Amino acid sequence: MVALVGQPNTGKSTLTNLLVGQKVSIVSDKAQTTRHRVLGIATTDAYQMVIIDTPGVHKAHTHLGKVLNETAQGSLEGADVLIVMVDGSRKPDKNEEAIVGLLKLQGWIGADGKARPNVILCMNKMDLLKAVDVQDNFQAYSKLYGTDQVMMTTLPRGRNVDKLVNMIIGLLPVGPLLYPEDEVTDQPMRRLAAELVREKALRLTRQEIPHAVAAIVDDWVDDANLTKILISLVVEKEGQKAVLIGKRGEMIKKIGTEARGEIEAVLDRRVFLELFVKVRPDWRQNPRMLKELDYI
Ligand SMILES: Nc1nc2c(ncn2[C@@H]2O[C@H](COP(=O)(O)OP(=O)(O)O)[C@@H](O)[C@H]2O)c(=O)[nH]1
Ligand SMILES: [Mg+2]
Repeated sequence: MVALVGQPNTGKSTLTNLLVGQKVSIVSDKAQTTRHRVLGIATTDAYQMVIIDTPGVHKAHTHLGKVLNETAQGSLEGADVLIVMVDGSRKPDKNEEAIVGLLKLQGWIGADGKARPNVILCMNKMDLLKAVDVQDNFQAYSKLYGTDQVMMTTLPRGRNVDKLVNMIIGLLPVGPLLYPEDEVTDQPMRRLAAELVREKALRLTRQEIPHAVAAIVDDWVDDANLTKILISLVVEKEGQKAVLIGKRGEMIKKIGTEARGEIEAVLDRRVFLELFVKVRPDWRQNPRMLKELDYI
C-alpha cells in the first residue's frame, strides 16, 4: 500500500495514473480536483502496488474542505510506503509545514524530526525549476521532511518515474496479491464516469466555477450495445449554471463530447451521455448534500 500526500496541485493524481497506466484519478490545475480517496492498482509480473491518492491537504474554508482534509489524513494510516509530493519548483511555504505537522502526529516523522525509512520525498515539476535553484530547494525540502530519500521528477515527461518505482518496490513488503491482476481501481464505474465529467468541467471553466462543481450519476442503463448515462452537474448559483451551459449550449456540449470519449475508453463500449445542470445553493456547506455526493 503506497499512500500519496501533499498540497493540492503537486501531481499526486498524475503519478497515480502513471503508475497504473491509465486514468483512474482525474487531473487538473485547479485545487480540490481530487475529492475522494482513490485507489489505483498497478500489477506487473514483479509487483502489485496499491496507490492511495488523496485530496491535497490545504487550509479549509468550507465544510467540503474540512471533509477533504479528513479523507486525506485517514488514508495515510496503514500504508507501507508514504510518498510526500511537493512542487519542487517552489520554496516550501507555511502549508508545507502543516503537512510536516500532520506526519509527525501520525508518526511518519519522528520526534527527532527524521522521517521513517519508508517515506519518500518526491520533488515534482522540476521542469519549472532553474538549474541554479535545484540545490537550494532540495536542501530546504530535505531538511523540512528530515529525509534524504528524495526523487526529482517531471511527471508529464515520465522523468525519473522508473527510478521512483524502484525506490518504492524496495520498500514494499512481500505478500499475496490484494486485488485481482486486471483491476485498476476500487471505484465503481459510475463514480469514475461522473469524475471524468467533472474533470472536463474543471478544465474548461475558470475562477469560482471549478470549486463549486460536483457531478453525480442520476441514471445508468446498460443496453445490449450501448450504455446510457445521465449525469447532473451541481453548482451553487444561477450564474455558474449559465457559464457551464455556455452560449447556445456550447460549453456543456464540449464537456459532454470530451467526457464521453474517455468514458467509452474506460468502459470499452459505446456510450450515450446526457448532461444536466442543477443549482443547489451552498451545497458545499451542506452535510446532507456532501453525503449524497458520496464525499462523506
Ligand atoms: N509543469 C509540470 N506540470 C505538472 C507536473 N506534474 C503534474 N503537473 C500538472 O500539475 C497539475 C496538477 O496535477 P494533479 O496530478 O491534478 O495534482 P494533485 O492535485 O496533486 O493531484 C496538472 O495540470 C498537471 O498536468 C510536472 O512535473 N511539471
Ligand atoms: Mg489529485
